[in-house]
Amino acid sequence: MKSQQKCIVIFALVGCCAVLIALIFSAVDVWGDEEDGITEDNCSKKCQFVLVENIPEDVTIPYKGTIPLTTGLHDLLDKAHRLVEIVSPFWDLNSTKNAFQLPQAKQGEILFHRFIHLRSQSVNLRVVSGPSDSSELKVLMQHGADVHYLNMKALTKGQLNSSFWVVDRKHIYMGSAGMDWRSFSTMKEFGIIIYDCSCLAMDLNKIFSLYWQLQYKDFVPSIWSKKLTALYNKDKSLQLYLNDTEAKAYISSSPDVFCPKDRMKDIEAINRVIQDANTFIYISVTNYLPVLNSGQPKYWSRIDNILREALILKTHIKVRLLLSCWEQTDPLSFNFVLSLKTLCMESINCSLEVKFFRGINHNKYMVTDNSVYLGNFNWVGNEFFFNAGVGMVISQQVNEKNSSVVEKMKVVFERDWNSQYSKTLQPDKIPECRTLLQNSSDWK
Ligand SMILES: *[C@@H]1O[C@H](CO)[C@@H](O)[C@H](O)[C@H]1NC(C)=O
Ligand SMILES: *[C@@H]1O[C@H](CO)[C@@H](O)[C@H](O)[C@H]1NC(C)=O
Ligand SMILES: *[C@@H]1O[C@H](CO)[C@@H](O)[C@H](O)[C@H]1NC(C)=O
Ligand SMILES: *[C@@H]1O[C@H](CO)[C@@H](O)[C@H](O)[C@H]1NC(C)=O
Ligand SMILES: *[C@@H]1O[C@H](CO)[C@@H](O)[C@H](O)[C@H]1NC(C)=O
Ligand SMILES: *[C@@H]1O[C@H](CO)[C@@H](O)[C@H](O)[C@H]1NC(C)=O
Ligand SMILES: CC(=O)N[C@H]1CO[C@H](CO)[C@@H](O)[C@@H]1O
Repeated sequence: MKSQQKCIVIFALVGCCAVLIALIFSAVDVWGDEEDGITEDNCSKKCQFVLVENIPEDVTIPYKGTIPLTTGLHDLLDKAHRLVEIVSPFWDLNSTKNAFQLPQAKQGEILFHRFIHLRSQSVNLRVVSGPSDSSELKVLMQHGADVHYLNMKALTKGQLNSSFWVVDRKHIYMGSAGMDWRSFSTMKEFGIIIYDCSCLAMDLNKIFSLYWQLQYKDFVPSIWSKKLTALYNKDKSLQLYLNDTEAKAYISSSPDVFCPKDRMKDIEAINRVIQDANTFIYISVTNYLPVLNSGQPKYWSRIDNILREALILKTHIKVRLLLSCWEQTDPLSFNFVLSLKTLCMESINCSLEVKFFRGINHNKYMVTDNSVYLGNFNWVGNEFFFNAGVGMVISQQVNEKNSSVVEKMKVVFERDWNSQYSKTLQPDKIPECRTLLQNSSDWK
C-alpha cells in the first residue's frame, strides 16, 4: 500500500516536471530554427546600399541618387539562393484590372509571379502579414510559401504596419512600400536596400522571428525568448561600412510590448536622432498628428515634446517638416504645426519651416546633419502606440564625396522640398486638402 502511494506520488511528480519543462521550452525557445553558422563574431559588416524610390508616373520629379523600387526588389530576388522573408501589412499585388490606365500597375503582378516561382528555384518564401483574408497569400501558400498571420487587433488593438525583407539572412530591404501594387505605381515611396550585411540582417531577422512566433496568439508573452534579444541599439550600435564609408546602425521596433531585451523603441530612436542633431532636422512623413484616437481622444505628447525641446533648446537648429496634403489629412494637423511654428518666433534662435506635398507622399524618414531614421510610421500617436513597425537608424560623418546615406537622403529631401509639389503653409489659412486636390489652381 505504502509503496503504491509512493509510486503515484513519483508519477505525479515526473508528470509535473514534464509539463513544466514543456512550458519553459515553449516560452523561452519557440524558435528552434536551423542555424546559419554565422554568429555575431563573424557576420559581415562590409555592406553596400542603394536608396530606392517609387515616383508615380504623373509626378515629374527625377530620381536623384536613387533607383526605382521595383528594380531594387527584383535585384534582391535575383540574389536570393535559399530564403526570402517578407513582412508586409497586407498583400494586393495582382491587380491587372488597373493595368490599362496605369502601365506601372503591372509591376505588382510581375513581382507576384516571381514570388510564385521562388519554390521552383529552391528558394523558400516566408511571409508575415496582417489580416488573413488575402487570396494572394493563399495562392502563394499553394506554391509552397509559409505564411504566418499576426492578429494585431487581439495583440495590441493595432495593425501591422511593418514592411521589410530579409534575403538569405544577409540582404535587407526596409521602407515605406508594402506588397501593394499602388506602391509600385501611384504612391510615392522611399526605402533602402542593404547588401551583404549579415550582422544587420541577423538583428532584423530577430524581429521577423518575434512576429513569426506570434501566429495564433492573442496575447503578448510577458517573457521573450533570449534569441530575440536585440544585438544592437543606441548604446551598442553596429559599426559597419556602407559602400566604404564608415557608419553606425541599429534597428528599432514598436509598439513597446514588442521590444524584447535591448531592443530600442522607435520613439527612443527618434529622440536620440533629434538629440544628436547639430544644425538641421528634415522630416518627411505623410501625417503629423500627436493625438491618440481610441475612444476618448487624447493628446499624445511624446514626439511633439521632443520637437519642441529641440526647437527651443538647440540654438540655431533648422527644422523642416514635409507633410502631405491629401484627402485624409486631419485638419488638426495644421493646428499642431502652427503651434510648433509659433515657438520659433524671432526672439528664439530656431527656424521651423513646414511645407505640404500635394497628394500622398508616403515617405517616412528623418534626416539630420549626421543621422537618418527610416521608419514604417507616420508621426501619428495611434501608429506608435498600437501598431507594429520597425525603424533603422544610420549615423555617419558627412564626407567630401557626398557618398554617405545621410548625404544622399538629404539630397532626396531637398529635391522634394524644392519641387513644384511642395508648398508653404499660409499663416492664417488652413487649407482644405480635399478640395485643393481637385483644384490645383488653388495650390499657390
Ligand atoms: C562563424 O563562426 C561559427 C562558430 O564559430 C562557425 O561555425 C561558422 O562556420 C563561421 N562562419 C563563417 C562564415 O566563418
Ligand atoms: C554602392 O556600391 C554598389 C556596388 O558597388 C553600387 O552598385 C551602388 O550603386 C553603390 N551605392 C551608392 C548609393 O552609390
Ligand atoms: C491575377 O489577377 C487576374 C485578373 O484579375 C486573375 O485572372 C488571376 O487568376 C490572378 N492570379 C492569381 C495567381 O491570383
Ligand atoms: C540668439 O543668437 C544670438 C547670436 O548668436 C545671441 O546673441 C542671442 O542671445 C540668442 N538668443 C537666444 C534667445 O538664445
Ligand atoms: C557635396 O555637396 C555639397 C553641398 O551639398 C556641394 O557643394 C559639393 O559640391 C558636393 N561635392 C561633391 C563631390 O559632389
Ligand atoms: C478652381 O479654382 C478656380 C479659380 O480659383 C475657380 O474658378 C474654379 O471654380 C475652381 N473649381 C472647382 C472645381 O472648385
Ligand atoms: C502601410 C499601412 O498598412 N499603413 C497603415 C498603418 O496603420 C494605420 C492605422 O493606424 C493605417 O491607416 C495605415 O494604412
